[in-house]
Amino acid sequence: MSMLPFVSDTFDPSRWREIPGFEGLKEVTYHRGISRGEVDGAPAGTDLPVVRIAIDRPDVRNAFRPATVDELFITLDHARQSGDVAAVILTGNGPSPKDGGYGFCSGGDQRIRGRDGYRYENDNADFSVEADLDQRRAQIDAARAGRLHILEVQRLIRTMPKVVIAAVNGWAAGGGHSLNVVCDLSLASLEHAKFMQTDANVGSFDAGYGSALLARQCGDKRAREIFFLAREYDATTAEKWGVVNEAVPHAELEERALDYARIIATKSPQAIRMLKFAFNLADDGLAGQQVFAGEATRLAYMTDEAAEGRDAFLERRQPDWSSYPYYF
Ligand code: S0N
Repeated sequence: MSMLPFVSDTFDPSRWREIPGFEGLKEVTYHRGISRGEVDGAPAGTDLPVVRIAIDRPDVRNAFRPATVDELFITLDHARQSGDVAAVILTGNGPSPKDGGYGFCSGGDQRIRGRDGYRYENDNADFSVEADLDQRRAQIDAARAGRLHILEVQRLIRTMPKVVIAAVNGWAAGGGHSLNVVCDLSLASLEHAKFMQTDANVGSFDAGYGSALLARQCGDKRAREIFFLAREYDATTAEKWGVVNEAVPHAELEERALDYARIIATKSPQAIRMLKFAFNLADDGLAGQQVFAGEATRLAYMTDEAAEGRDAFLERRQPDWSSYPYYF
């Protein structure tokens, strides 16, 4: 049984192992689920088809800065490419050792917001709003600066062929509120999850998934209320409004997320992928159609009919479609 350092009071170290190659992460933690035996339907100590990705900046309620977004992207993309991972649990570590507060994610780190985006800083550098912006600007690789690349993370969550489950352990505010919106399923801590869409308080606005998809989830008037009034609401209300699937006791949050992941892993991977992309299709327009169509094409390539088209080309002959009917 592995014994890992404390990262969160919702994290059971006996349920997870580290993932080789990711020891150098600084802003995010990344773990692979391991089975406790019969209850998980797999021999004790073997891998479960689920990973846990957590923002690890509890002192700022898990606000993200560019380096955090990079690490979120890298770990999500690794999960995307792992053939034995059915589901991802996305959460925030904590509580904060500084003041005991809980954060799922409080959005973009406002201390480093510039006129054209969020700025890269030296890793874990100690900085303050008062620091000389021009001096900091000089240290930044221009090619990496000014990117609103949390949107790339949103798109990856949306388009990856796995189910992403938000385990909202504390504040989901601003861009953190939007991260919850874009996840496929959500659980929220009854004691510590709090929601507030603060974008308009600080002059930012998620005019993409964070607002439009929210309106699909909870209704147009409610979504406008959430953004325009920026009032705090709790896990029970979030469940009532359809912003989360289930509000659960804090101590059970991650085990419940693991339950969801285990159930998903009993289903047909192909069916889950097609369903996820079907749910996305209408709202994602042609980009959604493209993702869905990519899966359809992949399936088509598995048929004899598609193989006949390929073989005919390679053999320099006319394809023979006579075995393939125009109806089923
Ligand atoms: C989350 C809140 C409500 C928690 O309140 P609480 O529990 O009273 O704690 P605090 O004392 O306020 O906070 C504890 C410490 O954490 C720091 N902190 C919290 N949030 C942030 C943050 N976002 N940035 C920097 N620091 C943060 C506090 O300052 C405090 O530090 P100390 O102990 O040193 O005083 C409350 O904290 C709150 O309201 N936070 C701000 C929420 C917010 O407005 N977030 C930004 C909203 N905008 C975005 O997220 C950008 C949107 C976005 O991502 C996006 C969307 C579309 C296109 C592009 C983007 C993009 O910008 O990339």
